[in-house]
Parts: sequence; structure tokens; C-alpha cells
Amino acid sequence: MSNHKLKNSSLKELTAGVSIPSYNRGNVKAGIVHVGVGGFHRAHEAMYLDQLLHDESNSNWGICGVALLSFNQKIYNTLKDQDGLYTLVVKELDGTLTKRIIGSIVEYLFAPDSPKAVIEKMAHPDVKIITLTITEGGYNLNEATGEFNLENPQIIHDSKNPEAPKTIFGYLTQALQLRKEQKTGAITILSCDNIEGNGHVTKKMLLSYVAFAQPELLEWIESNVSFPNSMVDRITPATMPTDIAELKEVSGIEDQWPVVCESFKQWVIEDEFIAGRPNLESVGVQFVKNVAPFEKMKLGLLNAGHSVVGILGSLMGYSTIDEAVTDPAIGIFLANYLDVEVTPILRDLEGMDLTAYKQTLINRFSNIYIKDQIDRICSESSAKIPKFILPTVQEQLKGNKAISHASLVLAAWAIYSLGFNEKKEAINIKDALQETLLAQAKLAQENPKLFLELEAVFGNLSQSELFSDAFAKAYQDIVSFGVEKCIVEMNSN
Ligand code: CS2
Repeated sequence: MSNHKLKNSSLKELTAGVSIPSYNRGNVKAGIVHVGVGGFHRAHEAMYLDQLLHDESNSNWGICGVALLSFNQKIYNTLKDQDGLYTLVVKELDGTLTKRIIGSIVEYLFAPDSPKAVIEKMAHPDVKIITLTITEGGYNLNEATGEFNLENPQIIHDSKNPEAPKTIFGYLTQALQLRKEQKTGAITILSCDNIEGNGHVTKKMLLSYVAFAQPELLEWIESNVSFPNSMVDRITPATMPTDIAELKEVSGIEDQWPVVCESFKQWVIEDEFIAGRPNLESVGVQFVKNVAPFEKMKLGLLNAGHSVVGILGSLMGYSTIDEAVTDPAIGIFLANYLDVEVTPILRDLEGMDLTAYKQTLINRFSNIYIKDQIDRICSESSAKIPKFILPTVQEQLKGNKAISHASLVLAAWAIYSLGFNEKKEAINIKDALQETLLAQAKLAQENPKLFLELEAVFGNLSQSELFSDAFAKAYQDIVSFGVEKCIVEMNSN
């Protein structure tokens, strides 16, 4: 079998068990600008749109992918080299692989090199939707106040340099200003990040920035931009060099950056697309009136579950989620946490079988073919924990209900933040707040409660005596007995 560099011109030569776009990519127009072309977007939205484009009547709904930050240069270069094409390798629970070349990303831009092109693209009349995966930490929310962080130097930069912004808020504001001036019309901004009420948060953050930097635009946005909430789901581990090598060896495809993911996928959206939308129902997307209960379920069970397994697993020396969750101590702890501390706060999920959802989730975590990296799961925990775990703690506290599992995980995170697992091996921590976390984690060695003073993460939770006592006790127990003994002990109660 000969090898083929992935390109438009080589598509027809790919035969070995790979499906390719059946549509003429040359006819596809970008109706969507997507910011944040990471693995998740390429396994999720871009895949749904690719499926949709197989019906040629949908050719207005291609994607222009925007790499926003300078460290996104590699994905931009790859997309450019490969005409926007990449391979999506879906791994079933039994290890079967399905390979498909995704063709929905028909344009790509690298914002740091060409901010003007990005702003103009977002303001282009063909573009009806801007979608975002800019990560939980990308919304510039101050957890302590619940407000937009106007002290962020990059935000100040954007307000002084509107033509060459650095943040999503600077870009969106300039693009909306241009749409207003050029009368290009209304547009939808759809967040696809794991944040409760992601549409509401996007709107609130953007309007705060606009009120600060360009208040005369506020009114136009209020009547011309919609911000639907959405819930997204598909486990997409980081692509490993072995994935790239295997694809070449088995299928002869030379793809610099394929994406590997599980077969499960879900996308639930509120149907508020002010400028129209593609017929996503036809490819399995669910439209609902209120996405909040679904989002709360997914964040509280799946994403929080990931953090629970990741943090405990990391301290115990595991490196992948499947290894950690199949350790009975962690597996039982996770199941109890989901049942006792999360399930009671979930409501309004008529027709949802929560028991089955939780079982599926544990099966998904246990998938040995996915090998989701604990480093990926624990990265940026300081932004994830306030979105995934703390809302549950806060709600449980209101009714004086159980919080002991969450407290133990958070105490384990304080110890994790010192940078070593219980085998005394260094942990590869990747977190925007890494230095602050380390400083606080060191203080916690004297007095565990000091870790909770990290307002950017815990907000005012340190004021809850119930919580801070439970946290401090869990911390001391882990230090005295080790994390495994502590969770085994809790599992037997
Ligand atoms: C993970 C998510 O980043 C994380 O911590 O929980 O990336 C998760 O895999 C996805 O949200 C699954 O939909």
C-alpha cells in the first residue's frame, strides 16, 4: 500500500477502509466561523457538519476555523497544509476503529497573523453563526465576584488596540461593530464549552466588555445577536504519536494531526438562532427549550466525574482514566459520589434514565482503547473545578447534605498541587494558576483551610464552616493514611 499525504488531491486515492467527503468541497461556503479548532471541535461540531454536508443542499454551512492564540499555530499550519482535511478515528468500546476524513473545515485563519481577516470573516454576510470552544478558562470570569475580569491586561490591551485584539471579546466586538456598520445583519454566537448556561455566560461576558470598550454598540447587540445555551459531549483524548503512526501504517494516510475519540456523542442546543441555522436535527442534534438540566447533568456527572477520577488517580500514580477508574477503590468512590452527592441536585430530566446514563458514563471512562490521559483531564483544574464540582457542593450545602466525597477530592487536589504523587514522582501540572496553586498548597501544609482562600477558584466557599471543616479533615486523613486508604474507608461506610 502506498502512503498519501492528506490533501484534496489525494482524497480519491484513499481506499483502505476510510470514508471520504462525498460532496464537492469546492462548492461549500463558510456559514460558520469557529474559534478554537482543537481536538474536541474536530471530533464534534466539525464532524456533525461534515455529515450534514453530504446532502449538497446544505452547502452554505461549511466552517471557517480560527486559531486564536499564538500557541495554536501548529493546528493552523496543519489545516493549511492539508486543505483543512483531517482524519477522525472513532474507537468503539470493543476496539473497532471507524475512520473518516472530515471535510467541513473549508477555510482557516490564524488570528495573531491576520486579525483583520478574522474580524472581516466574522462580519461576512455569508456567516450566520460564530461557534466557540475557547475552554472553561477562556471566558474571563472572576469566580470571586461572578463578573467579567476587567483587570486582565489582555482585556485592557484589546480596549486600547481594537484593530489588533488578543482576546475573543476584542474580536467579537470588532466583528459586531463591522456587521452593524455594513448592515450585514444578525448573527448567533454559540458557545460549545463546558460551562453551565454557556450562552448566558458568553452574553454576560461580551456585554460587560462592550460596555467597557464600546458602549455605543450595546443596543445593536441586544437586538441582533442571539446566544443559545448548549450541551456538548464526546470524549476526545489528546492525539498521541502512536495514533499518527498507526494511521499511516494501517491506512496509508499521512495526517499530521488526526483526531481520536469515543463513539458516544451528544449535542443539545436551545433553538435560538437569530440568523437561521443548518438542519442539524437530521444528523442527530437535539433541540430543546431549556438546556440547563442537561448541562447540569453532564457537567455534574461526566466532567466532575472525570476530575474525581483524574485527581485521585494522579495522586495514586495512574496515568490514564481507564486504569484509574477500573481500580475498584476509585470506581466505587466515583459511583458513590455520583449517586449520593450529584444525583440529588439533578432535576427536570423527564425521560432521562439517570441510572443508565451513569452506567454508560462509567463504561465510557473504562474504555481501554481511548486511554484518555489523566494529564489532559487534570490540566486547567483551577478553571474546571469551579464549573464542574463546586456548584454541586454549593447546592448540597444549602440543604446541609453530603459533601464528604467532594471535600476529599478537593483536598486531594490541594496535595496534587504540590507537584508530586504518593509515589513521590513529579506530576506534570498544566494550569494557568499553577504558581498561585503551588504557593497556596504550601501554606495548606501548615493549615489546610488556607488553600480555600484561593478566591479565584473557591469564591466565598471558605466561609462555609461545614465545608472547610470537611476539607481540612479530609486533607489530614490523606496526609496520615494515603489517598487509597481514605477512599476505601469511605467506600465501606
Ligand atoms: C473533560 C472533558 O476536560 C475535561 O476535564 O472532562 O474534556 C470531557 O472529556 C468532555 O467534556 C467530554 O464531552
